[in-house]
This record gives sequence, structure tokens and C-alpha cells, in this order.
Amino acid sequence: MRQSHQLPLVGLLLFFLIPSQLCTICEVSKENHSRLNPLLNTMIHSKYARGIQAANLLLALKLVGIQDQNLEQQVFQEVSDSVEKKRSDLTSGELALVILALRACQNSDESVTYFHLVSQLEEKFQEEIENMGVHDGNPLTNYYQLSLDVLTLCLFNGSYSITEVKKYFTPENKNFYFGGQFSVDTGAMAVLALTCVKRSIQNNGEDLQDINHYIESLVKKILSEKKGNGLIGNTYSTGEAMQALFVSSNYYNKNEWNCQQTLDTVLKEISQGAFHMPIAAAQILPALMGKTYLDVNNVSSCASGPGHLNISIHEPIPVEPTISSTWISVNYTVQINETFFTKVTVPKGSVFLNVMEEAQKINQTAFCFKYVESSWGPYIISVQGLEENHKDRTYWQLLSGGEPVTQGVGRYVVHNGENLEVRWSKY
Ligand code: CBY
Repeated sequence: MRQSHQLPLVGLLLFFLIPSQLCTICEVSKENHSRLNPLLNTMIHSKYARGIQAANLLLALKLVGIQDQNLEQQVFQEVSDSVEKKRSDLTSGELALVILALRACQNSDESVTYFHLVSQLEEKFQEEIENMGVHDGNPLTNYYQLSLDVLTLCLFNGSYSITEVKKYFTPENKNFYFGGQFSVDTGAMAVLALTCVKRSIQNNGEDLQDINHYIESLVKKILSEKKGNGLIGNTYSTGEAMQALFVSSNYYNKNEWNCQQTLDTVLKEISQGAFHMPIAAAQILPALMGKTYLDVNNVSSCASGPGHLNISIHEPIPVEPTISSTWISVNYTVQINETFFTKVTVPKGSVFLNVMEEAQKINQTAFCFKYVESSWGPYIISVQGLEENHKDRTYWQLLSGGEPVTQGVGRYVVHNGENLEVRWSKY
């Protein structure tokens, strides 16, 4: 056969071979890179990034090609400390994230250093599975973390059983839902994990078919959470949803997702300060640069060296607290079986937490509460002494006008006349 006749055949062969590995990616154009500066500034100047938050930051910075020795040192210190203090200090997903961050974009010969962490993750993943066996299918943590576990074990040659993955990751599993609502963050992380698992399956048998089916169904659910402005789920799940859609583009039609529209809306939200928290910035950044967590063990697709992202980093201009002389009034309800109500007056610019503190001053018995600091800021663990309980899947849900809010108590800015509620709920 003459060479010119072979070309179409080669083309055809490539067409069939490549799509299973191909991703459709849209990313912020070079001219728009400066619009990412607020994210980078938030991340680089977050002096108090501790533990898991630091791991999230490190992972994102490595993926987009910004090396930060200080941060790397800090994450390493955090991990060694907690591993030393008490091995079980870290949850499975936290450990997975730490491994992802430390091993991201390393050459395989450097990777031996963190080998022991992968075996610890294998153990922690097994504990999650065992817990589901005895506690009505509830893991110790949640499916976002279980997905992080599978993703990490799969990327870094840890052992896990495909039979178990098939058993627990059926898209109808209750753990993909919180109070009946599909969790886009969770579904997206599961698509990333299952895509890695799919790529590792050698034969074209039943396992591959089942995993393909799971991915397809989860991708459908993610796309059905697409909003009119292009966000998927909400502002804070969009980055992970984008990553999931990048790696699964052969499961949906081109016209089902306008990636550019999603990008434009996210850029607008960045300029409005929506990603002011370091962890929020870290979770959106990789997708905006066309990266996914599946790129971490692929040194060539990890952005190489600085200069890839041309950044101008400034010390952020300190935002003066808006000490407002204007006062606003909001309605505050604690809902258990009974309803406890009060009207609260707070300065304009106050957040949900300030309202809860004021209410507590008015009536300690009805409105006392406790919170812990999480990487997303303060997280309410109890109200009226009634504590959330992961075994029963109970927690304190935050609502405004009857709708769940998409930010925590420390961030959600309240408005005059708003109806705020803290509701004893199940997820
Ligand atoms: N990370 C985790 O394990 C968290 C996973 C996550 C899916 C996470 C969102 C997604 C992410 N990107 O990190 C998650 N939330 C979970 C699993 C949970 C449950 C925690 C219990 C468990 N089983 O682990 C639970 C109880 C259902 C939950 N989140 C509650 C809440 C509310 C907190 C209220 C309180 N008591 O203080 C709240 C405020 C929702 C509400 N209206 O009540 C909430 N979560 C929000 C808003 C969020 C988003 C935070 C956004 C922001 N700007 O603050 C979130 C990103 C996140 C953190 N939750 Co949850 C989801 C979103 O809106 N896109 C892994 C680990 C290694 O770090």
C-alpha cells in the first residue's frame, strides 16, 4: 500500500484510540490571566493556611505551575506533626488531599518519599468501608472524602478493590445527596475518581461497562444542576464540576454545556470577591487554567515552572471592616421540633454569626450555640446544646427565606428584613 493510502487508515485508528483519553477543556485565555490575580493573591498571602487548607493551596499552585517552597514546607510540617501526634488525627479525605498535594507533579523517582502515606490511606479507606458495613451504609466521613480516597489510591498505585468501588459508588447511593439534594461537589469528585479507575482497567469486561455507566449517570446529574448563568450547583461547586466535565467529555453532547459561559460567570464572581477564602480560591483555580486533579501524576501536563501563569502579586489591600453606623433588623429562628423566634438588630455588613451572637445575648437558653473552625471558616456544631451527629446524619442547616445558604456563618452577609433560620436537619 502506498503511504498516502495509509494515512486515512492511521487517522481512523487514532480516532478510535484517542477519545477515551481525551478531555475537552476550556480555559481562561492569556489576555484574561490578570483576572485571576485576586485568587492568587488570596492564596499566596493566606498566612494562616493550616493543615488541610494548606494542602488544598499547595495542590492548586502546583497544578497551575507556581512553586512555593514555604507552603510546601508548611504542609509537610503539618502532616508530619499530625501523623506523629496521632495517626488517626487526619480523616481519610484529609490524608488523601495531603498525598495529592505532596506528590503532585513530582517525578516518579522522587515519589518514594511518601510511600508510607499511601499505605496509611489504604487503611483509612478500609475503615470507611467497614463503617458503612455496620452503620447503615454511612461512612466515617462522607462521599466527597471517599472519592478523594479512591482518586488518590488510583493515581498513586495504592490498592483498592474495584468490586468495592462498584458496590459503593452506584450513582443512586444516598451519600451523593444531602437532604434529597444532589451534591455537585461530591458527584464531581466521584467522576474524577471513577475516571481514574476506568483508565486503569485493562480489559473490556463487565467492570469497565459498569464504571462507564456510573460516570455517565453522575455526569447527567451534574449537568442537570447547571444554572442559567452557567454555574454548576453553586459558586463553590463549579470548579470541581468543571474538572469532572473536562475529563468526561465523551459522555455528553457539546451543546449540553457552554463552558465559556461558565468561565465568564466565574470570572465575574471573582471580581466581586466571591473567592475571598483561600480554600475557595484553591478549589476553583485549577479548572480555570484547564487543569484537573487527574493531571497530578502526569509531570508533563502539570504546568512547568513559573511563567506559565504570568502573575503580578501584590500585598492585598487590607479591607477595613465596614464599621457601619447604619443598623439593620433581621428575623432569626431556631427550628427543632418547636420554633424559637427573635428579632435582632445588627450593624449593616454583619454576617450570620453576628446575628446568632446577638440572639444569644437576648435569650441564652433558646439561642446558645457552639462552633468549631473549619477550613471553610466557623461551622456550627450545636444549638441549645443539641449536637450534630454524623452517625444519625444530623446537622444544623443554615437557611435564608427558607432556602439553604451557600456560605458558612462567618461569611454570609445578612440584609435588612431577612428571615434567617438555623434548622435541625438530616442529610
Ligand atoms: N471536605 C469535606 O469533607 C466537605 C465536603 C462537602 C461536600 C463540601 C461542602 C464540598 C467541598 N468542596 O469541600 C460538604 N460541604 C459536606 C460533606 C457537608 C456535610 C458535612 C458532614 C459530613 N458528613 O462530613 C454537611 C453536614 C451536609 C455540610 N457540608 C453542611 C454544610 C452547612 C454548614 C452549616 C453549619 N452547621 O455551620 C452549609 C453552610 C450549608 C447550609 N446551608 O447549611 C455548607 N455545608 C456549605 C455552604 C458548604 C459549602 C461551603 C461554601 C462556602 N463558601 O463557605 C461547600 C463548599 C461545603 C464545604 N459545604 Co458543606 C459546598 C458548596 O456549597 N459548594 C474534604 C476535606 C478533606 O476538606
